[in-house]
Amino acid sequence: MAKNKTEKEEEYGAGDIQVLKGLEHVRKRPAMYIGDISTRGLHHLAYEVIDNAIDEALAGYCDKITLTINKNGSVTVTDNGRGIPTDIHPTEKISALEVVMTQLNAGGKFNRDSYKVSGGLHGVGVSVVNALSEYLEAEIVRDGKVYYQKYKRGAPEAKVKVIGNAKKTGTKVTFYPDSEIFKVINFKYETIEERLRELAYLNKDLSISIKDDREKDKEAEFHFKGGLVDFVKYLDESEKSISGKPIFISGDRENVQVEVAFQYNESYNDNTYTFVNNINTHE
Ligand code: 28F
Repeated sequence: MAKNKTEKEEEYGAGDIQVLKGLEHVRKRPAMYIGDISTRGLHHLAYEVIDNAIDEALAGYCDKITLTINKNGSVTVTDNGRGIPTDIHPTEKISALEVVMTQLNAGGKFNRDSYKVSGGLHGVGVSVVNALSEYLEAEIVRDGKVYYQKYKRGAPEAKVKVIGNAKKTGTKVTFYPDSEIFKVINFKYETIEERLRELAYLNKDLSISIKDDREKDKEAEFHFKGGLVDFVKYLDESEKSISGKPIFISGDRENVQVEVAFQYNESYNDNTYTFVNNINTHE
């Protein structure tokens, strides 16, 4: 005897079930997606959103990223890129924004050539941040309009709606980590500031700012036109260079770009930092 479909089931298509399953799995096994649910995993939520903005800069469309730790402990990241597409997805019949925000690995990173130069949580995508947030709000400025959608633990509260008009373009994501997942949900300003400073050195055409609205006078703006040369000067600022200004070498082989900067100082210890696609390859 076929079970009568309730009204609710009528609304859910196969796609929705798969989306709910995906986000459910993220909430059941968060450590599989963000490493752990300690304060390190918490900060990974911010890094994933930041890395999506960095991707947009690497694609050549964004040159300003801001991060605010809001009074209530949520985090807002903005970029002045093209804005996540909001058109209705041909097969999913929902806004591309909702696809990006609710479907695992739908962030396009996997089918964009920018993946070869972008890092992050190996691109698990912002849908993981969404699933692990009590709420997440996306505000997209694109095509002269401001689009908005809010999610609760990854599930959209309503369809994408237009809430205003604007000339610029860009993406703004605000998320509030879920205390059902994380024991500690307060972000450490210094931890995020250090990563943003590093990203600004590694991406010399980018301006990155951070502001902590929970405390006074906690803000910084980073823009290092000298890139790695400025990074070496900063890392070695307590030593006296014996090689004049840092030596800089750059080149590319088979479409892989490499940059090296170094200097010698009077001390006996050496510090070597290596990065691949903005990821600090500690080994
Ligand atoms: C605050 C965090 O997440 N910025 C982003 C874009 C721009 C595009 C994009 C993102 C889905 C499948 C392509 C726009 N126009 N900041 C961000 N900015 N994602 S995330 O595309 C994702 C699509 O593949 C974008 C044209 N192409 C790409």
